[in-house]
Amino acid sequence: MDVADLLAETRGRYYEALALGQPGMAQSVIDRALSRGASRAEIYLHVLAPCQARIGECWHRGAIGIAEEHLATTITMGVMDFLKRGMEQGPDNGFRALVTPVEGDRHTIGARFVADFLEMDGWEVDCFGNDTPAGDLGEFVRQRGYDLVALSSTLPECLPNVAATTRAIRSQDEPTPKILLGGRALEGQRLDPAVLGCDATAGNPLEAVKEARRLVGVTDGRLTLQEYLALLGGRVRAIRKRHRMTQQELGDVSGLDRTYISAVEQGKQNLTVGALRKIAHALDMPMGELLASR
Ligand code: B12
Repeated sequence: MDVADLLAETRGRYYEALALGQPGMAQSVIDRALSRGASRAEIYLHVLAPCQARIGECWHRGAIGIAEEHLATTITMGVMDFLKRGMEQGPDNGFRALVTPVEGDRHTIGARFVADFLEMDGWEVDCFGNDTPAGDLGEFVRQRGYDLVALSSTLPECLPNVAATTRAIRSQDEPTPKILLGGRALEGQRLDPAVLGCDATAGNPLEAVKEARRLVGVTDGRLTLQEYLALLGGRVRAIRKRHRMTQQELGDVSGLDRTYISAVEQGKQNLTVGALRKIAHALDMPMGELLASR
């Protein structure tokens, strides 16, 4: 059986398990698909997502009630936990992302899809299972120093909250993370991401990974010096923030000027080995890790 047929068959059986509200049956359908060669990513995109959408259509038509939808969604979330446990994480690319539903939106599965795909690509990811008020999210992002924030919006009426969230994230003096937007609310829309304060939009988790890489500058090939310094600078900034240090404090501990640290973090300083050693020491990490090109 080729993969397309296997996925079609799995979809049918998995939907049946959801409709019957049978977690054990759902799990064995997935186990069988895995053992017959379907990948975890294929199961996410070609089994779980369409079956959840089909559950939504049935609910919309009144063929099933809210309780049946809740049970189906709980089963799918359990299957996702299982798939995630066996997932192979890509080699650490040194970048950190936060993935979250936007304020007012209680649909969390799309955000989890994107988070899991980013993890498979080697990102360090935090993912919220609840929406967060824009102001709180902005403050949190500032403290944690992410490279990327991916926002998920299912309900079109929550799109104004995307703008409020990006304003809160960007109301900082320091460089802010790239912001990627996706979710069902964008379907059939030609939306200029900049209008909502985002850097890019994407349609599904695979595109999300591609766009996320482009936004922060992860490349598959060799980096130019400029790209490499930007990568290194972003990493120094992220680690400094993780240590909750200001640029001045990092300067003081490393014995370097604050303006030098600032230039390094902006990717504008072709730093010496001596300076790199001091920064690595001040951040309490091996030089090799700081220097990695991915
Ligand atoms: C489960 C569910 C719920 C659950 C959510 C539980 C949870 N923990 O997530 C609950 C019960 C809370 C819920 C509530 C409501 N829901 Co609801 N819900 C659904 C349902 C059935 C499944 C959602 C799902 O899991 N989809 C599977 C995921 C994988 O798909 P996805 O979210 O679209 O994500 C994909 C892409 O959009 C993309 N993506 C998603 N996020 C991101 C982010 C980035 C950065 C990128 C790049 C890509 C990306 O990648 C994913 C894979 O391709 C859908 C049906 C459907 N068609 O989706 C309805 C649906 C989304 N809900 C709907 C509605 C109307 C509601 C309510 C308003 C109902 C009500 N009257 O109360 C409330 C709103 C509550 C709120 N404030 O958010 C409508 C939305 C209609 C619309 N306006 O567009 C739908 C479409 C049902 C329908 N057919 O009418 N819901």
